[in-house]
Amino acid sequence: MKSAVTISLVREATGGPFVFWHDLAAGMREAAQLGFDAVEIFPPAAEVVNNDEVAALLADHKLKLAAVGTGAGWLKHRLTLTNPDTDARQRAKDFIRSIIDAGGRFGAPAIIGSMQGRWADSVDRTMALEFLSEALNELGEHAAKYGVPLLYEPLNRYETNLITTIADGVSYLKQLKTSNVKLLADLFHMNIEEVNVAEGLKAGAGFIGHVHFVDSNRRAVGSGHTDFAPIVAALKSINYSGYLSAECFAYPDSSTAARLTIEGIRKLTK
Ligand code: LER
Ligand code: MN
Repeated sequence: MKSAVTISLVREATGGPFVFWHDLAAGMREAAQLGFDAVEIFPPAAEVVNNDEVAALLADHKLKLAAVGTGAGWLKHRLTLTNPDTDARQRAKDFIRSIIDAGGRFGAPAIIGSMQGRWADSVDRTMALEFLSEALNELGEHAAKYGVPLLYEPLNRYETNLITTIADGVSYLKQLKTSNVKLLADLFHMNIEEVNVAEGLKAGAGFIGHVHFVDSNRRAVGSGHTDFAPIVAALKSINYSGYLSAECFAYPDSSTAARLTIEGIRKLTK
């Protein structure tokens, strides 16, 4: 398993669960110094990632790009893939497509988290899942052009009412036309929704493409009450070889959260 740490460049996300903030060069420098394999970027727009400067930074620091978030589509533009309005859904898809292109350039998948939206009065659950499937089929095939999957993230009940567990995520992905969408298992959301986090991960065998590695209180590994040993054992048992990516609060500060994460990953995976 490989290590990654998040860098947010989205003003509207300030205070959210990201380790490094607002300065890509500084975040990458510290990630490299600490020995992370990769960074996960949360950009305000695709152009912020899809440029030669980012290519140079990654090369200089010998870092990979683990994944790129699309949440700014929601935070900045209020776009979701389940909006009742056809034009709004199209704008949501266009935003995600541009992020897929940006990550694809560096061999990194895009993440669909908050842009999945939720069902409500004007769009019932069946219709919302149909809209989501249509988008995931189209965007999953687009990601395949870069040889990367598209990551779909089940969220906890307070952030979506569509898919909240890994097992439901697997059933849902199985009925898509594309086989190029994988699940993002975020241990914070799983701590809220799963009966047992390790068993939830085992239910995702073959379908998990990325892990947000974070403790129960959304702080760095070791800072909450999550028992990580069975979780890492479960990931090993399903031969997961992707990233353990620190999507956690910069608590008590960015440097400490990053250091606690890399130390935790090293201890747990040795
Ligand atoms: C994004 O990865 C995530 O976990 C969400 O909680 C953000 O809304
Ligand atoms: Mn997450």
